[in-house]
Amino acid sequence: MLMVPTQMKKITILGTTGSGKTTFLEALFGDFKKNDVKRDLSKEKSSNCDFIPLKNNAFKESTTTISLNVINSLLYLTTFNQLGLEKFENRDNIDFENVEEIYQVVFNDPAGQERFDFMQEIAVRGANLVIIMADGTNISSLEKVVHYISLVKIEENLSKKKIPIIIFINKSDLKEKGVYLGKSIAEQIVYSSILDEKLLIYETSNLKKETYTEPLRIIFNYLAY
Ligand SMILES: Nc1nc2c(ncn2[C@@H]2O[C@H](COP(=O)(O)OP(=O)(O)OP(=O)(O)O)[C@@H](O)[C@H]2O)c(=O)[nH]1
Ligand SMILES: [Mg+2]
Repeated sequence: MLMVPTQMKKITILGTTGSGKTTFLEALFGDFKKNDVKRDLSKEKSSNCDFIPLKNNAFKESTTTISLNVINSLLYLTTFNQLGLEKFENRDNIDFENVEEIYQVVFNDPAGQERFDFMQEIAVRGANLVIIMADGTNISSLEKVVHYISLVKIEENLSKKKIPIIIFINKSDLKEKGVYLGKSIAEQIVYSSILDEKLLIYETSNLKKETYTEPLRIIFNYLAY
């Protein structure tokens, strides 16, 4: 029996260039067809948000998104209380007999470079939930979280509905190298501007997929409302 999900949910990922938005989707779904071009690491600036700590780059080659990556997926809870996530095209892999609750989730991953800021404003329209991804090794990436929160607030006013935000302070695998600023510094920055709201902030790493286990549960619970 094939269960057809009735509700489609849009999740938008906002974050500065190089924060790991596209790599996050790869961590969840494996390789997928991307609107990315090769990033020239030799010319990468260390100013602004176009910053990648080259010596700590876990990947030999890097790309940057130049428009928008979209992944259509199914997020579900099994009768054994296990969370599952599958590309929509791979839905045959799902044992629908043991699915308790399921959502069709469309992940939107817009380009993070500043010249593409308009892409993020477009991608946030109609979102049911927003993930803000910050490069935890880059102070200006953490500072820009406040800007992304304000984009979500504008959309909340337009859509007249609450849009949950979940913040990932990414690249926590670089803690050992001493270049990871971490959640407490992120909180100091964010709460100096956002005074009236408790935010959900997680330390994550695309090299440690288990760091997404708890946040994905929270995301699933939010989608139910
Ligand atoms: N050490 C470490 N490096 C990461 C992690 N996630 C991403 N990276 C590195 O950061 C680079 C940029 O990641 P992307 O996923 O392309 O960043 P993005 O946010 O999609 O960037 P744009 O597409 O330019 O907006 C990758 O090539 C990796 O080298 C992580 O969790 N840990
Ligand atoms: Mg990208």
